[in-house]
Amino acid sequence: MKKIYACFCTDVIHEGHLNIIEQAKQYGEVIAGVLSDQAMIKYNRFPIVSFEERKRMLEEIPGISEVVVQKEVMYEETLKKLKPDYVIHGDNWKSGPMEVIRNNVIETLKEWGGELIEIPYTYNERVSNIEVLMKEKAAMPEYRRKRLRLLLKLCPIVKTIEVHSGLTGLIAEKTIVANDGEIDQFDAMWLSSLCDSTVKGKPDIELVDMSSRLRTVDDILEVTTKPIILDGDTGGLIEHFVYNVRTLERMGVSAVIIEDKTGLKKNSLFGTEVEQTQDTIEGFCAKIKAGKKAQRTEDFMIIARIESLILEKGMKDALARAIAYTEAGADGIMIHSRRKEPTEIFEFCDRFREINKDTPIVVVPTSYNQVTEEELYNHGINIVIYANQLTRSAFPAMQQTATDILKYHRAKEVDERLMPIKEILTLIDEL
Ligand code: SPV
Ligand code: MG
Repeated sequence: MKKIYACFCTDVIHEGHLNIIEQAKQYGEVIAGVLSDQAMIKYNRFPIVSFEERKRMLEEIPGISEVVVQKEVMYEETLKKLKPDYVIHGDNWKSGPMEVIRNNVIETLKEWGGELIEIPYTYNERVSNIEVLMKEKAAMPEYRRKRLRLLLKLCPIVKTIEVHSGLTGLIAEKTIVANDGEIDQFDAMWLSSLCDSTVKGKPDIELVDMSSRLRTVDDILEVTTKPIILDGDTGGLIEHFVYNVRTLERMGVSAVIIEDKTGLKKNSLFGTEVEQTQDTIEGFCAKIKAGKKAQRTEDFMIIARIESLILEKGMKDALARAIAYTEAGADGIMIHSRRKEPTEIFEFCDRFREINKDTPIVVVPTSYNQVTEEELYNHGINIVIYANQLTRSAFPAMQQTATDILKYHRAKEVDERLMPIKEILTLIDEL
C-alpha cells in the first residue's frame, strides 16, 4: 500500500480539504499532518481553535488512517520520518511566499523518489465565506485581546511593527515573506504616540488626546486580526488611566505601555536635550496598581516603561524601578535607550533576568538598530517593537513625489515608482 501525506493548516475543514482527502485516498493510505500552533503562527494563521481540537477534527474524518503532528512550516522533518510515496496539496502555493514550502517538499521527496501531487484549489463562495467568517472571529475582542499573552508563550520573540492607520494595519496583517528558506511575518502591532501624532502633523507631547488615539485604534481593529500594543504615553492622571484601561480592554487591545514620566511629556529620543521629569517610584507604582485593579479580564497587560537610561539616571535606578514596577503588578517591563549600541540594554536585561526570569521584557531598537532579533532573544527579551519605520519610510517617498510633480509640472516622471492604479483599487478586500 502506498503512503500519501497531506498537511492541514486550518481551524475548520471545508469542502476544499475534503476534496484533497478524497483524491488522496485514490493513491493509498492517507496520513494527515496537523500543524502545531507555533507553525500556524509562522504561516500567518493564528489558531483560534486549540491544537487538540484541530487534531481531533482530522482524526474524525473517514479515510484518514493516521494523524501526525507537523511541528515546522517546512515539511522536511516530518517527511523524512514518514517517507511517503506522495504528498498532496492544493495548487495555490505555486507562487508567493508559500513557494519556499513547496520547493522544500519537492527537494525532500527527491531523496526517496517521492512525488508531489497538486490539485486545483477549491475557490467558491462557500469556501471563501468560511474563511471570512474565521477571520472575523479572530478579530473579535475576546480572541484578539488574549493573543499577545499566547504569543509570548509560543514565539521566541514577538515581532511588533508600528501602525497608524487602517492601511498600515493591513501591511502588518498581510506582509509575509520567504527568507533563507523560512516564512516570516509580524506577530503584533504597535500604536506609537510618535507616529500617531506625526501623521496628524502634531508634536509627540500627549497633545493628540485619548479620544483621537482610540479612533486610530478602531480604524486598525476594523481591518486586522493581530494583537495591538498601545503606546499609552504617561498614562495621564490615575483617575483617567483607569477609565482608559477599561475602554482598551473592551475594544480588544492586548496591552498598554505606560512610561514613568510626569508633567509635559516629550519624545524619549530627545533624551536630556529637552526638559523631562521622571515620576517617583511610588507615584508610578500607584498608577500601575490602579490600572491593574481596574481591568476586568486576565488577558489585558499593563507594561511599565522605564525611562531611567533615557534620562541618564543610571542602571541602578532602572533596575530598582523594574523590581518595584513588577511588584506593583506590571505584566511586563519596557526598557528604552537612545544609545547607538545595545550595550546598556543588554546589561539591564541580563541583570534583570538574574532576579526575574519570567516577566516579559520589551525593547524598541530605533537608535541601536543593528541589533538582531536573535541577539535580543539571547538576552531574555520577549517583545521587539519596530516603533516608527513605516511612517519614516512613507514620508520621504511622499515628499519626493510632491517635489517632482512641482519640478516637472506633471505626474509622468513619478509614475514609475507608484503603485499601479489597478493594484491600489484591489488592495482592499471587499465583503
Ligand atoms: C513611540 O513610538 O511613540 C515611542 C517610542 O514611544 S520612542 O519614540 O522611541 O519614544
Ligand atoms: Mg511614544
